[in-house]
Amino acid sequence: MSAAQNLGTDSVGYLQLNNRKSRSLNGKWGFFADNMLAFGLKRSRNVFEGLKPEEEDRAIEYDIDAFDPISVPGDWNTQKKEYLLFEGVGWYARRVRLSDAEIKAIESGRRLFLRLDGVNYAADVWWNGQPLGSAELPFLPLSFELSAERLQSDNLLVVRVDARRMEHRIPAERYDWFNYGGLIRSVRLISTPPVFVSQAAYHSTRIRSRQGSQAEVDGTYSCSLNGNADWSGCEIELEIPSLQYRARKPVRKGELNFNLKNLPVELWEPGAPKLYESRLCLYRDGQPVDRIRQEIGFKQVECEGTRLLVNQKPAYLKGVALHEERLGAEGGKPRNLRDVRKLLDLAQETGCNFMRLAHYPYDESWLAECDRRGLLVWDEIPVYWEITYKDPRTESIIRQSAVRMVELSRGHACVLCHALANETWERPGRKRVMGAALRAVKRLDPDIPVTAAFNAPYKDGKYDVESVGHSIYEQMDVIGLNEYGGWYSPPLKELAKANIVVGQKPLFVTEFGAAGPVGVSGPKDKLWNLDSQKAIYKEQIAMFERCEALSGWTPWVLKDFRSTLRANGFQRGWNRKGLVGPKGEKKPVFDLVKRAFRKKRKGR
Ligand code: GCB
Repeated sequence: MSAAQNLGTDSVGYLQLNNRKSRSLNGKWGFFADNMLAFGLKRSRNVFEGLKPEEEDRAIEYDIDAFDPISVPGDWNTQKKEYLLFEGVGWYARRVRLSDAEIKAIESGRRLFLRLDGVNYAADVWWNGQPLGSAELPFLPLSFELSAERLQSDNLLVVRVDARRMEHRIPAERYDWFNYGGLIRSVRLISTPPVFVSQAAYHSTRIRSRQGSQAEVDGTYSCSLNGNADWSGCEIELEIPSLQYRARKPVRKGELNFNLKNLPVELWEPGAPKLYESRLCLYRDGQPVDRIRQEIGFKQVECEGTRLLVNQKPAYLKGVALHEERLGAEGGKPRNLRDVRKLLDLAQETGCNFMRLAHYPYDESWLAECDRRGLLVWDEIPVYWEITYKDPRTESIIRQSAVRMVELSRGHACVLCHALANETWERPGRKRVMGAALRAVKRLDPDIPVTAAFNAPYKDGKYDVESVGHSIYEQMDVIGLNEYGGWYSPPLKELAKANIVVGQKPLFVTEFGAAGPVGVSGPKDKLWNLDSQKAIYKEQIAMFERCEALSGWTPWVLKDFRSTLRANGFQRGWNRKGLVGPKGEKKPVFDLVKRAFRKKRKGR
């Protein structure tokens, strides 16, 4: 493996966490910013070997023990002033001690995996100087297996993180956010039995009958195993104790489904999220060898004409969209669950029932929180603006990102739809590449609608996505509309006459908004102040109310977020369209949205 090449994926595939015990490798690591891409190419700079300059007879031009201390998880940009705009390659190193008992367990058959919960964009990994693997699946979990012969009591783990913007990547070279680099999520070691349940997901609820929140449902539990290909003597048992459900099946291939029939359940509803504990146990020759636990919920999503139905009732989405960026003057990626919860608390204070987790996959803790809070979720891969579909690398990253994102989210009750793109442009290959990603997603999660956010130019008094002729419009089950009436076009004074055309499919507004820098007031007919931001919101909300067939709306965006594209004196490197400022300072639009969300709508 050359250090400069990091396409490919982890050979292990998606390794689900569940309740498995893992050993955290979070904390302080050593970090080195390689802006010349000169390290890892020859002995004097082979960082991954971890040589000591004072012990070698030839000059060694690095010393991992003298690297800068940096926290993992966490982007590098907000940890030290000089890294703020660094978009290059960063080397992370740490030593990992393994006890004799840990090593013995692996020698006698247990297995050990290194899991990086999320890296931006790509990672090359070395263990004790030898390559362990490489992958480019930005924001998604990557796992690598460590065999017994690689283990010592003192080990060196080195990860080269490549955060460079490139034309073939997703997102590509330009986008409106700050694409924090580094080991942005947790790193851990997971030990498993020789054969184990690597993935299990309950999905595809079909309601047979319902009375209030009680229903009789069918559904599917999909399981995948990891281990040698000899499944003889293997069985899986699925149990949902509070439903007195128990079933056992022999394992014939590495995958199997439980088809649940006529289960009497309480539904998972937005705002009333009933969750059940499920247990899976893998048996070999009658002996239990692996057990996992999950929290599942029963919820059905359907599209019926222009209506989006959740549990057979038309849904009206009162949404909040955001970036995965923590509150505070510096921004940065969330470093812990507290950071995530603070953002969700703020969103929920508006009374929303839906979260658009834009524009890339979020850490799984967001999904678990939304399951428990009863918030519907839109997840999204970073297929954004300009994408070069004709590059085979891009095609593969898109398809594999879509698959991994859905593997991560499909078992979560909160998931409403999977988004495969945001405001992408018509370019050669768009329909073919997105079609392949979509089919892969449908194979994994056939009953959850697939969607994309589209922009439609304001024309003849309306926003009409269908008439634009986007080649991927037909492929989508649900349509997201991004429109910026009052901000980009048309100007505020024309908005009172503007309308949204819903077309043949369920459609909701996935973005609208205006900048309102904290502390700046001004005239309503001039932009860049809190008063005009509010005036634009009022007109926008009036437009949504005129549109009876609309399935909801989502302000862009919960919180002001860092973006180098935003460079005027009001912005200073931040997109200021938040309902709150960087530190959570509420703007007048926050209460306006809260009041609008409280309004009852006919039939929904
Ligand atoms: C959009 C993009 C979003 C931007 C937003 C804006 O349409 O989807 O990522 O941040 O516009 O503020 O212009």
